[in-house]
Amino acid sequence: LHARDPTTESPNRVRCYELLELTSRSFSAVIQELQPELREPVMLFYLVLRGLDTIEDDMTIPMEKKEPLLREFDGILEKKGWTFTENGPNEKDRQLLVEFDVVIEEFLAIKPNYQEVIKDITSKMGNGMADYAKNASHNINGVQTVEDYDLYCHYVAGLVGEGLSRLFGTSGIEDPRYADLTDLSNSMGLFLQKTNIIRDFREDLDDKRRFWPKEIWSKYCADLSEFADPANEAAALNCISEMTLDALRHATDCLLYLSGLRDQSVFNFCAIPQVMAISTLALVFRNRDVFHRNVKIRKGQACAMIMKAKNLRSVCDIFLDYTREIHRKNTPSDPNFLAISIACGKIEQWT
Ligand code: PS7
Ligand code: MN
Ligand code: MN
Ligand code: MN
Ligand code: MN
Ligand code: MN
Repeated sequence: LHARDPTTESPNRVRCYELLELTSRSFSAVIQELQPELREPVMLFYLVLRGLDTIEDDMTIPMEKKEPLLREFDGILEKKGWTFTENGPNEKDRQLLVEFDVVIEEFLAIKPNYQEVIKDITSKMGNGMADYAKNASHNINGVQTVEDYDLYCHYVAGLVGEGLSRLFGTSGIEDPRYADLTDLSNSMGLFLQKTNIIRDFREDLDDKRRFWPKEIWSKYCADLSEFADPANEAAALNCISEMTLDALRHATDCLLYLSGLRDQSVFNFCAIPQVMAISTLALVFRNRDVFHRNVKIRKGQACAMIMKAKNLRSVCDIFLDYTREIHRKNTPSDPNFLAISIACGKIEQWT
């Protein structure tokens, strides 16, 4: 769409794009196709938040060290030369923090109003992550209410949506009113994050991280770890249904958000993760594999969707297909049967 020309870029900038390719399977391609005006700030926004998330996810960093790092991460963006080499050797995105001085250098070279947005979101996200990481270290059950769950997802993903919308709106590439579209932007992030949390159940449990809210799972088990036992499969599947139902609340907001975009490269950037999310949601819905291994949509299926998701009409068609798949897998023995049927019907009507 808007190809980069690495031969005209500084060595630092080239290295940033290499780090982007190292750390993201899906975001790298869509970011590189953005218009130049948005490409650099969005790429740096991604690398900054990926660095922050690498610290959040690293369970080898003791809390006394993790908490201040998360809370002060926005300040690090102004510390030229800062690097972090003490994160766990197994952490897959370790190299990014080892070379973080390169990211800082590039960050300080973008327009000040873009820097301001990125710093503001980083500060809010880092403090939110710190609150939850600290709570998790005291409270074995992790996230308690659905309200807590929405707040955690707001910190780690809704804020990304808000920040991106502010970048889109102030760049002049999208309607300036996008900068203030906080609710719909939040929904865009929550839909992605909640799908991620449902899918990553087993990986997160093995890391001793519990994001499924107790308010939901306590209707189906006495302890979240019971779901890993095949003897509890029926209850576990009903719980996935309620988690899916909760995520589906955000689907029509996402479509409404996409309906107001005018730039093709921004549309692709925003729509592709959303169609991946709805297809993942259809895959995990009442899928027993979620409790035992990593489930992932097939590569060919993902490619076909990415090719198709170029306009609102085809994105709605994709949402309709996967909503119908959920509707088909819905079963009367599930206590969420009626509510799921209504939620699917609402999306089917909208599309
Ligand atoms: C700036 C493009 C497009 C309006 C690194 C894209 C982790 C799902 O939970 O590691 O650790 O397992 O698999 C991306 C809204 C955020 C939300 C968030 C920054 C869409 C750090 C993506 C992405 C807003 C916090 C997956 C939220 O990471 O998750 C840029 C509009 C990063 C978006 C995290 C999660 C991303 C995520 P986990 P992952
Ligand atoms: Mn992560
Ligand atoms: Mn994380
Ligand atoms: Mn701070
Ligand atoms: Mn995850
Ligand atoms: Mn992950």
